[in-house]
Amino acid sequence: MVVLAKPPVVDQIPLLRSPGPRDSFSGVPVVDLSSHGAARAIVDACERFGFFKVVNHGVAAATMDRAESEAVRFFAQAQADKDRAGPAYPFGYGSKRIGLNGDMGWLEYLLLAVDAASLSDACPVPSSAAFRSALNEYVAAVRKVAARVLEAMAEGLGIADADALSSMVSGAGSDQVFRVNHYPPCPALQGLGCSTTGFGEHTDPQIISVLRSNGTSGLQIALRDGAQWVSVPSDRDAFFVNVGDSLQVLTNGRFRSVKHRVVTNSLKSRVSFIYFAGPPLGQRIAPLPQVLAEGEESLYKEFTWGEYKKAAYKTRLGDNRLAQFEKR
Ligand code: GA4
Repeated sequence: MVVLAKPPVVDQIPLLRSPGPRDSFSGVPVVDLSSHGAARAIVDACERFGFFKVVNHGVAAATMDRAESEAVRFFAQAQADKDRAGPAYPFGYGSKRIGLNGDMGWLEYLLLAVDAASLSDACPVPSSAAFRSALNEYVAAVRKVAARVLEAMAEGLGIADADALSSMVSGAGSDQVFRVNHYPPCPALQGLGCSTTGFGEHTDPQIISVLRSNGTSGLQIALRDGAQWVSVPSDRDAFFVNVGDSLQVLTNGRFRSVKHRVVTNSLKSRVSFIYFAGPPLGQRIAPLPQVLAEGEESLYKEFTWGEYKKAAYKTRLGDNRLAQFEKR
């Protein structure tokens, strides 16, 4: 028997099989946000995968490029300088530790609060004026994309009130979080057929998450049964949208929150921006009456977003967070 000792740098981080060309998924639904068919395409994608790619979103490439180059500059700083922007909780710089319950990944990141349309003034991180202004421009643009996606989704679901979903995430008091992730390459495992986990498998608790990354692959999604992991080809010009747990409940399980994870690349850095669109803490999360068929009952116990968020932070990344809210 051959026992492979893990290199010490990746000691506490789980290993994953390195993705190969055959894992690349060509079936990611593509939604053209400028087209008439967007509403129907979004609903179809949410039902089938809980995941889709958005093109023709109208956000200038320069907005994304500027945010990306400022992020690269931030993460290139000396470790001691980055550590001064920590800790990650409630908001700030973090490295390797994810959440509060022992999850670890091969990444460093910034977790940032968003107030209305820009980074919260209450959080001084990041301190660079150029980085803040680049992120503010990006955040203002991405939250508009999120609102347009949710408006089209409401239309596709046949909800007469076009703002029924979008107002939950763009109204006063909505709970918006912004995350900048940097996955440095992990050459230590090159040639061994395995890679480190960048961000372990999980679903997002919010309504939707909108992601944009540089051209380095690494994101994987679980297909419906959860048994197969496929790699999402990167596209730096597009946004990728995840259905979150709260949207699963709002649609009474018609849309499923998508399990996803990030596998570290052995050669290239991955930089991603994720905007997590959540409602105000007091928002009741229950199936929208318009999506329930006659006589259909909610599959979930009643809860507010604040209650769900609090419960989520007590879980490990890979836990099924919704299970405790399911009616049996
Ligand atoms: C997943 C989605 C967002 O990245 C996040 C994550 C949060 C964290 O990194 O602190 C959580 C995770 C996320 C879900 C369960 C809890 C909380 C880590 C974790 C173990 C910022 C979020 O809102 O939930």
